[in-house]
Amino acid sequence: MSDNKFSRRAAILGAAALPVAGLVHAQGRARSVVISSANRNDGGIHCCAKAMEVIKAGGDTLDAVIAGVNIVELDPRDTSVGYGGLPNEDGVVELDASCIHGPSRRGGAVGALRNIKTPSKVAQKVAFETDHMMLVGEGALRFAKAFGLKEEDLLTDESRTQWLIWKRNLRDPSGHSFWSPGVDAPPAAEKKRAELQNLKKLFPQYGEEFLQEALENALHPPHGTINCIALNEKGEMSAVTTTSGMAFKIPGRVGDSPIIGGGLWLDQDVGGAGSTGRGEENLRVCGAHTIVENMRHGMSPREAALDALKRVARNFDNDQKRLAAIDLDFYALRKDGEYAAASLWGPVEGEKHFAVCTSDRESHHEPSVYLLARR
Ligand code: SD4
Repeated sequence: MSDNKFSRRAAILGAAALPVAGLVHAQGRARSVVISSANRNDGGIHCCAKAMEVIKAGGDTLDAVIAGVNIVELDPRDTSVGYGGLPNEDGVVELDASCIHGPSRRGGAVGALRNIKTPSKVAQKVAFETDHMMLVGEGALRFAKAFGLKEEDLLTDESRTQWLIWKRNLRDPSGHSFWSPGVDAPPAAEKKRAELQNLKKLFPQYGEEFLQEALENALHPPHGTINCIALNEKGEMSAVTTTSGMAFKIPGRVGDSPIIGGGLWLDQDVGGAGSTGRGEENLRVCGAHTIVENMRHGMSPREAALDALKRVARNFDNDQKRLAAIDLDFYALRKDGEYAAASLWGPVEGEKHFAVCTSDRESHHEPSVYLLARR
């Protein structure tokens, strides 16, 4: 992890006393840095590598992070972002994204956007081609089409099947569901195993591993999302967050990812931060904005992110039983190149990771810190 020191005094003095490039070069270690969430199939590693490639070629930092997350948005195997993301309770994929361009201090966002694989690109258009900050729903779709983005079905066979398995496993208080075999079905000794056997017959095209994961996702809807933040050698920064949001959400639900200050914030004078995980809890502490303000007042990225997580825990009176239902991760990159990722909960086993690529080291995983340890 970067060991660059950020001057507390300089931070307190604020932007006027602290020219952007001045700080980076004062360290004598000007280098570009990109960080992101880890994501499946090394999604974060590919994202950071792509963003660094764009930066090294002289591209703008916002173009860089958007090119990076586009890889994950277009990957149908990542069920938490873009194409192939898990749908809402109606089986329709609705995407959220936001972006901030440090040098121009402009930002844009889209919420509940349907049928467009790359919502981050639409958020970038909102930032630069409109006098608004956020477009949602039908208006966001019409806007995207006006700029030539293609309308496409975002459901894959796999994500549709996962949705169907979720629907089959919804129960009323008596345990009944119209979407799975009813009272005339043979009695099952062990419900979960019986459901897996049913699923194998119903979806013979899928292996047991996929069906087991889909069943697990139905019972405990998963989290995902990608956040990516970049800094170039000139000290310019940009950031983006993009997601399909909470799996099986109520149609129209918008999480923290497109909320500027919630799932994403960046101040060119200080640094940037973003989140993945349960957006509702992040919004209660305005996480990304809180982290950047913490860094402005002298905290390291690690301290700043852990402090925001402490506020989340405080909202539950630090009751670990209730907090156990929440996953939340923050990512922070300061403008001197120091960075960290912090999770509310530590891993069940092994380590939690995020992705990092610097101009002098290829894209790789580094361990996240965490606030609470699982027992
Ligand atoms: C949200 N933070 O919509 C995002 C995405 C997520 O499970 O991680 N959902 O709350």
